[in-house]
Amino acid sequence: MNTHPATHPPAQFPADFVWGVATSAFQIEGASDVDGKGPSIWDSFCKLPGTIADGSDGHVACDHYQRWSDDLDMIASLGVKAYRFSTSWPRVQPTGSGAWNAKGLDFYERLVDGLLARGIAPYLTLNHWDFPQALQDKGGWANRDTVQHFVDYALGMHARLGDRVASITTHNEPWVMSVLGNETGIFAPGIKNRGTAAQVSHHLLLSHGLAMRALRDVGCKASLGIVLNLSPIQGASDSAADRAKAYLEDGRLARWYLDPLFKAAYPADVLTDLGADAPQVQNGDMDIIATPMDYLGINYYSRTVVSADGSWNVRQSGLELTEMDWEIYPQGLTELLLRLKRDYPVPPLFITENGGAFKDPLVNGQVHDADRTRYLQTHIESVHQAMRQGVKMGGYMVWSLMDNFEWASGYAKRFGIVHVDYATQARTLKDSAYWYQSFLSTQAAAALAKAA
Ligand code: IFM
Repeated sequence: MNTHPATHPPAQFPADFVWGVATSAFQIEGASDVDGKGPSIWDSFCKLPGTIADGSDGHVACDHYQRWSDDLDMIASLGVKAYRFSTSWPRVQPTGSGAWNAKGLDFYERLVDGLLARGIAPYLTLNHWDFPQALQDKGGWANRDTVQHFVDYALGMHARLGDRVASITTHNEPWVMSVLGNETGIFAPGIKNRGTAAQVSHHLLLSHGLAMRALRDVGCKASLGIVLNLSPIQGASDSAADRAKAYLEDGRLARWYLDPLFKAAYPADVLTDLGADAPQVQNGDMDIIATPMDYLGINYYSRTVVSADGSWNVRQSGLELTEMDWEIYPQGLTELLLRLKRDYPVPPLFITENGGAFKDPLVNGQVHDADRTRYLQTHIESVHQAMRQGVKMGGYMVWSLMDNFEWASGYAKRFGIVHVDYATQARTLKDSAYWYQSFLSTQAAAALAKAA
């Protein structure tokens, strides 16, 4: 039971606004080597010493592969309309091309049917980072052949689930896969090469465009798009040097993806900065990347402040920080949404991830995470503010349904609105989950009253 009285933002969202919760395969499923699943780059990366803060891996995670049915009941109890999840490519196609794994496909079929039976719309993401190791061994996303393998994977998933999912996202956060995976190397596959990272980003974008075209060619009814991690980037001061630094960083994080998707060109300043590391682009690639989307997904967590001399420290601003040391900056979400509307011909926008990691002690069967509730409340209010200023929004999904494997941070950082005891796999709704549940029922009741 939640002991805190719920306080709701005053905002009333449209009746068809899609409220949801989100997860990803590697972070919750476990069962990393059962029922014919092939290894992913994250399985391999976790085995390397020093890569994961607590030395953990995705072998068991939240054991969702076994507990999916109870987990779906839990999702339904929240009153959400949608569940955003990802399929694990190596679970359904163990080497990333060729033979399919029937047991893996069956799992996702049960999941999708289970969602529909509970009245929840399935929002499927094809690539949330757990890429087949067998393809990485052939050069991974830096190899242009991977693009066609991804299209085949997308078509295979569509053949099996396409008639029942509401939405298909091609890639989650290509910047993370490119830069953290292939430039800084702090994420799988752990490569440290700026040129490789740039080529990876180009192939991710190209495969996104080609997959959307191929899916539409076979009559896909689900809405199609991509999910970007975006953050307003500000200079630490008004100096020309800090402002120039912020502009370039925004180029690398945001314009590098938004310009090709909506203007069929990479930003000239970033190309100049990359120099010899710029990606190989073939004739026609940019038009394919700019294939119109049905929606754009945005994952928002915080703003980013940069200084030309690298002296900015996140503690300087005095803003509250989450356990990830990310500033809590809800107004940044409104700024970001308005900027997207101003600078690009965007389709309806979805907040596909938003949430925070906080210290969440479980005491007497309860987690009083007032900080997370406040975080969600203020960010939802920011979305509404953007809508009042004309931004077309389709929905909002909390990251995350439950505590899970937070990549290089292991299990130490908890993002869930549901607490997971990793020793017993017991799930406990945190106060923020009760708040979300109560907020959604208020929204639903108001929508009903309006329709009456
Ligand atoms: O957990 C991740 C998720 O997989 C992708 N977006 C950011 C989240 C929090 O770091």
